Amino acid sequence: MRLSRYFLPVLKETPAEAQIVSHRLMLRAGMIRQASAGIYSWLPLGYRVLRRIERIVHEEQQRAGHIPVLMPTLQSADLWRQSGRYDAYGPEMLRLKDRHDREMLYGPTNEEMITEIVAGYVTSYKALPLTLYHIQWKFRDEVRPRFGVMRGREFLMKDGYNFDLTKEDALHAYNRHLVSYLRTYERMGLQAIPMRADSGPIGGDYTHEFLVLAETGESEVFYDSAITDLTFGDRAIDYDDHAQCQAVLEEFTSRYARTDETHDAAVFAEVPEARRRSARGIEVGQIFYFGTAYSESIGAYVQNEAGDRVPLHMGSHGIGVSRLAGALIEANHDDNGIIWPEAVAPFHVGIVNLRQGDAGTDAACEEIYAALRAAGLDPLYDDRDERAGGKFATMDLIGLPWRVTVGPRGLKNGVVEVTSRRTGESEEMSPEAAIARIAEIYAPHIGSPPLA
Ligand code: P5A
Repeated sequence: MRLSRYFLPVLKETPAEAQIVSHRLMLRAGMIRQASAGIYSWLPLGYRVLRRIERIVHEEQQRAGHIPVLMPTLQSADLWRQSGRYDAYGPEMLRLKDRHDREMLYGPTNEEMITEIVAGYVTSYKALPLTLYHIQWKFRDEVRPRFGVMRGREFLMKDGYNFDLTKEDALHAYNRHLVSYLRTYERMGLQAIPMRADSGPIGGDYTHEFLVLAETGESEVFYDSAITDLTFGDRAIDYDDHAQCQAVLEEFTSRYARTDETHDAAVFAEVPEARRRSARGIEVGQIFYFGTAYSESIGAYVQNEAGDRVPLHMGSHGIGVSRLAGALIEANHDDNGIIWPEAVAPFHVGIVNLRQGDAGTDAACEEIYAALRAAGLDPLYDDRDERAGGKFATMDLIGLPWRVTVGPRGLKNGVVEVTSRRTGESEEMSPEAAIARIAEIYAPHIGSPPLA
């Protein structure tokens, strides 16, 4: 993309309404624009990040064997009356009527709808196990929408639902989700710690939230610091292997880690004092096992091997896709702006032309731009007729992990400069070497497997 033809409305001033750094930077970097309280338009740069996040979520869900679908945002109130949640959900649910006076709602979650779909088709245990998921907008009329996309009213969620014959199988689905979530967040360069939590309006009593530690987080958390040493890494996992998934769950949940709703001071006191931490965190996901509550109320039953009609065991599992854009910035920024991890960077590399209009410099930039694109990368070429200082400030603000700076003086010696946004370190090298270096850095991040 050429910046001269792009739509990147960066702001010079720090917006007064934004209280936390991710919200400020998303507005300043031209990623989002508020439409009304807690409702945002995603401008081109923000939309790119959102899609990178979505892509990772899709890949990891499908790696775990989960199948994508897409359900609507608007739902019928009748379905929610069947589960008893229409009244129970309270004022957080946005209720509306169509022209025939039929009661509808903008879905805050989809347990009822997906259960109704499965109930309509699945009649035998032979169709199980089954996990369906989608990435779709939700609406929750939060009392206090704030912090930009972190606590929105309209927000993008990945929500998945498992359908199993037995409790044991459903608990395996729970474990499988836990493992896939660990991989998902780590791929984005985030450490998200599973913590015992409260199930709220989703129900059930078996649930974990995934929290990214951050001072600006809305949740108060208590944990054994030993848990922060755990990483999932690139270990091979067989998602059908019950014992393997259970072992990962045990490894990641055996240390004390709880949100304030489930915090137990007496149990916490058993953690060695030097490792006891209380902090704040951003909830970027939550998994639930709730048994047969929805399948019984909506009517999702199958015949088991013995020919008995039994209700399905279910759980639901959510990732805050739009919230993650904010959480990633909370975890990756400095005074000059955002520092995207390579995996979610809106563009892989910025090209800064220090002397726009100089034939040699323009030609070198064009060549680098074309070569990077030919290598499957997405460069952002700042080809505007602007001062170098302004171009650097924009690149720093929008946080592309790598910058290639091209100027007449360097070109005279056959070199350009490659700069890391994270370390600020620069290295001079030939344009060919710069292209090879950037391509090598991104090799693990491009060329995705086919999706289901
Ligand atoms: C699990 C999937 C559920 O709704 N039903 C379907 C279950 N869980 S949840 O914890 O309530 O939400 C899942 C994740 O969505 C994000 N989230 C939000 N993001 C931005 N703004 C909001 N107002 C908001 N509410 C929830 C969180 O990341 C949460 O973990």
